[in-house]
Amino acid sequence: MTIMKTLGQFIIEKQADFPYAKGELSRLLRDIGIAAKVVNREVNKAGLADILGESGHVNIQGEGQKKLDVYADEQFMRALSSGGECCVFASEEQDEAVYLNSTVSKDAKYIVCIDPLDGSSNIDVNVSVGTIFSIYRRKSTEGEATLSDILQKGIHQVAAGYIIYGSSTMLVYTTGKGVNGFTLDPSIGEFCLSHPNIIIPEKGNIYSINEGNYVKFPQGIKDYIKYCQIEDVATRRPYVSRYIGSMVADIHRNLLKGGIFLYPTTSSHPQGKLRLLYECNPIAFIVEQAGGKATTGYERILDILPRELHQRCSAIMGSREMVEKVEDFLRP
Ligand code: AHM
Ligand code: MG
Repeated sequence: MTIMKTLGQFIIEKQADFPYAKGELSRLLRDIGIAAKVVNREVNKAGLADILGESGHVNIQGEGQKKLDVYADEQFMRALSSGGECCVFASEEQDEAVYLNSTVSKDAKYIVCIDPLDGSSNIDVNVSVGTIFSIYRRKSTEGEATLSDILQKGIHQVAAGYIIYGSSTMLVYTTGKGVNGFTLDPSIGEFCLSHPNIIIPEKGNIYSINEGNYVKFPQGIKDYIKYCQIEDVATRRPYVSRYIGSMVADIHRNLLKGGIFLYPTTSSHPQGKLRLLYECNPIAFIVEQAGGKATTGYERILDILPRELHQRCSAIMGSREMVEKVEDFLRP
């Protein structure tokens, strides 16, 4: 008989890796897992319930919010504020960070940056979407947490993860000691360890990029795309092009199969389109922990000191050899 390990059991077991841990991070991860199940329930019946479509609001980046974006944001914020381990909740869907000042949260140690529902243009058409989260320890030791507690380099993340609402729902996370993946078993309502110690292949043959932006890319990226398309048996080229438009889904596939995901700078998004704090940093942490590489093309994503909450960033992440090849193409 195979013994299933649930996310809850795994988190408690792993707490022993941190001898001085008091269980706060474990409880925080548990709270995220609970909210993920609630969001999963709603995403799964999205075609039935009156939850598809626009909410009628626009977020700070000027993007229309879907009803499910707003719903997911509320669920994660609710779970984290009542859990009591999170003092600041910074979300793609909210203009400002929310400082959780209730009696249970005000002395909490952790800051959560989150994209509650990534890939939301795919919600209405039944294509995989995801949640991305990043956890930092608060730096300041007294008074209320401040923006500078949030604006930390990605290397200081204590944990990061994503949930993919796909053909099955999975939660993948790292606390800096490798990457583990859990699949939701709907019959028991538990995430169960299904992908222990995920390692991304050193090289792959999948490239994921929105090629519709081709004319707007830097020359080095255009040259790399052509390189991917040239026939060469030794390097398994031409590579396979796969782009879902939900970063979580594209990254998840490439993590398991080997490949590269690129959202570079473009002439219309000179800083890149994806957000540093709750999209690029957490995914970069996971990719590095799985043995891959994550850069802007010019520098390691995790080394960037953020200046603002919704800062954008270019992202080139995945199998190490493939990312290094892109860096070669971008070198002047
Ligand atoms: P979102 O957070 O508004 O959903 O945007 C992020 C998404 C990523 O998941 C995806 O990789 C990218 O935006 C797709 O953008 P584009 O349609 O420009 O290719
Ligand atoms: Mg997003």
